[in-house]
Amino acid sequence: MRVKPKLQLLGLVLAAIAFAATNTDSFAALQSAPLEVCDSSIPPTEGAGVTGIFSPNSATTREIRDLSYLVFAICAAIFVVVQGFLVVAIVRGVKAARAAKRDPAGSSREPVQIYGSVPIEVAWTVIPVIIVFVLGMVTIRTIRNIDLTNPPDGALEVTVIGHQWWWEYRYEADARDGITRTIITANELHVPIGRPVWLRLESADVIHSFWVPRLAGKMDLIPGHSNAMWFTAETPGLYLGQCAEYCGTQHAHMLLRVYAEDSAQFDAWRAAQSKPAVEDATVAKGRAVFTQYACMNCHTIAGTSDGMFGPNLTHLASRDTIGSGFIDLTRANLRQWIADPDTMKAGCNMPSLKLADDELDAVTDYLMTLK
Ligand code: HEC
Ligand SMILES: [Cu+2]
Repeated sequence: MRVKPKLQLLGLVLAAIAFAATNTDSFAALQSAPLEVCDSSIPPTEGAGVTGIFSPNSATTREIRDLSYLVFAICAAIFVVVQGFLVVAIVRGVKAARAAKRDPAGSSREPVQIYGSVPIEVAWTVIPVIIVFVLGMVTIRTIRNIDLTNPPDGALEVTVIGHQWWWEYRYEADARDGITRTIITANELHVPIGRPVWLRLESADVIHSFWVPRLAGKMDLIPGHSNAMWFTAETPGLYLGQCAEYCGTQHAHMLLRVYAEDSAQFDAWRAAQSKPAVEDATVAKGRAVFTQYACMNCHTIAGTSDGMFGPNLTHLASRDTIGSGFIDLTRANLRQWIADPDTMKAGCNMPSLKLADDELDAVTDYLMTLK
């Protein structure tokens, strides 16, 4: 059968599109592009670019990357061999067709017909079995190294609770370091470098997935079930991630930020987070607004309120972002958020309480003191 010219043209166009899409320049542009935001008036948070699986910063992600290189290499080799045979067949077919044209008398000559060939049958059974076996064993070894059932020795234990559309972090009281109070915070996870971090993953509503590609693989947070994962960050820095399981309207803005710090910095952070909320008399009016309105039913500020539906705000001003890593924490952004969160994160689960302008200013100033 002859391939229709139109189909050939379509194939060419598709190939051209595929080439353009994988062109290294456009790929580089994609990597450095700022995070897509719905409302261009919201500044994309600092460093919120695309994060990559090819620059691992933990032993486990390095192992995952190496395994993916191996799988890719084997697949590439198979591709080259199969396409090679295809090219040989096409070239020989074309040659045979031309020969038949020149010599019509010989055109009825059929190619040699082969029925069953033991060496070929054995080859295409045994080789794939070996390949699948090797891939299977290497994968099992990798999973065994990565998937632990118990926390590694000396691990820092944190419970992560996925909410629509933000992350809650509860640091276990830590006898080893003499920390006896559980720290509860949101959206920005701080971890020490060089020490294993054991995350217990839970969900308050639907299924979410915790994925910080440079630090660990992907693991789901499932309602009514506790999952676990772990990693040891190697170099200090900010590691970005993203909820990786579609969980509703604002799934795309359920971003992850992991701050890996050396142990002195981490201890300082934890000591500050263990303190009660700052009490500043100059912002008493804002505190009063917070407690007069429903804010207090949804948010905890230690010593002021104990709502559990939204993020803990006890040390809000120590964070870089609000709205789950999506919006820079500045006074102007915070004020707009409290005035009407929907203008920034449409459909999110915090209502606009329609505060008057002076109340907005007061409560914003109050929250900005909560270092
Ligand atoms: C019905 C519950 C509810 C009420 C009432 C409520 N909030 Fe929220 N709030 C939330 C939820 C849920 C989020 C997380 C939204 C998201 O990121 O998707 C949030 C987020 C926030 C954040 C950002 C926190 C962070 O770390 O990202 C601030 C600040 C905040 N609320 C302040 C307030 C103030 C001030 C009031 C009162 C004027 C208030 N909230 C009333 C539920 C509520
Ligand atoms: Cu999600």
